[in-house]
Amino acid sequence: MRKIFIFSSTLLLFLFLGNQLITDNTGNSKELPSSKSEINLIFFGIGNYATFYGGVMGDEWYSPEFVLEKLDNSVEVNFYAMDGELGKLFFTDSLLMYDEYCDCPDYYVDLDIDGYQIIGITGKWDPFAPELIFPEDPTPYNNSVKEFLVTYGIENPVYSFENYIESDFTGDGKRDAVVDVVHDEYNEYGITQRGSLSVVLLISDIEGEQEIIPIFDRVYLEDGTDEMDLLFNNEIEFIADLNGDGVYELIISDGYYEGSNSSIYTFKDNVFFGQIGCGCGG
Ligand SMILES: [Ca+2]
Ligand SMILES: [Ca+2]
Repeated sequence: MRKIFIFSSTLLLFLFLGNQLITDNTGNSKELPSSKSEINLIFFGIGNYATFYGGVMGDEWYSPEFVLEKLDNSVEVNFYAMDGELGKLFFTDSLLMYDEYCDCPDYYVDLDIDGYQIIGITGKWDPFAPELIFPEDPTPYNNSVKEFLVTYGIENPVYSFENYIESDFTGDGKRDAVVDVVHDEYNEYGITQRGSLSVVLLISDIEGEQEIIPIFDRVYLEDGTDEMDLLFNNEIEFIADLNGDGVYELIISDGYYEGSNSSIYTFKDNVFFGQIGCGCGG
């Protein structure tokens, strides 16, 4: 059994250096805010557990290690499902648990969520303020997706749509779609075979040009030229405006049978960046 940490190459890893500066993998350092009280804390929950992902203030994202001491006193967290507010909980140190297989701390919570995935923030805004649309049919995106998959070197891509959600994810006033498409081929031992793929894409301006911006892609080519040795399944887990700027962040998971990682992605300069995340593996 081993612990896994899976991050995309674009993930910004914040490292805590001393008391005053943090640095990321671009080589930039910046000063910590003088007060942590303005940092919005972010939790994800499923079942009876809430995982503490870290915090955000404007465009600055912080690891759980950095903001954890804020929980010395109880903090009020509003929990939401994708379709509305669920309720409030107070978090204190006494609820904190550490799981040796996870790189984020967990909290035991008593919220009647019955297996649904939920999100909690300490911010006062509505994390679902922009309209989210769940269309019945992904056909309008099919040609764009197929054309894009051909660029990986797959002659006749076979896939199905797992999730597809529409909103203005780029903040330009035009409606976009985020989709995850998969094709899984397994052998008799349940191991993914070549020819499988798992790709999360943004299709911008779906009523116009339909430009594709890949967010997370795993393509396990038949001919082996991709140099991958295993297919990880990528999935859109949650959509919410976590920093209150009116533009949605995407929470995307990347995992396989031994564990998974989820990261928060923000859109800037026509690219999605992985900001903070959490991985658990057995
Ligand atoms: Ca848009
Ligand atoms: Ca946002």
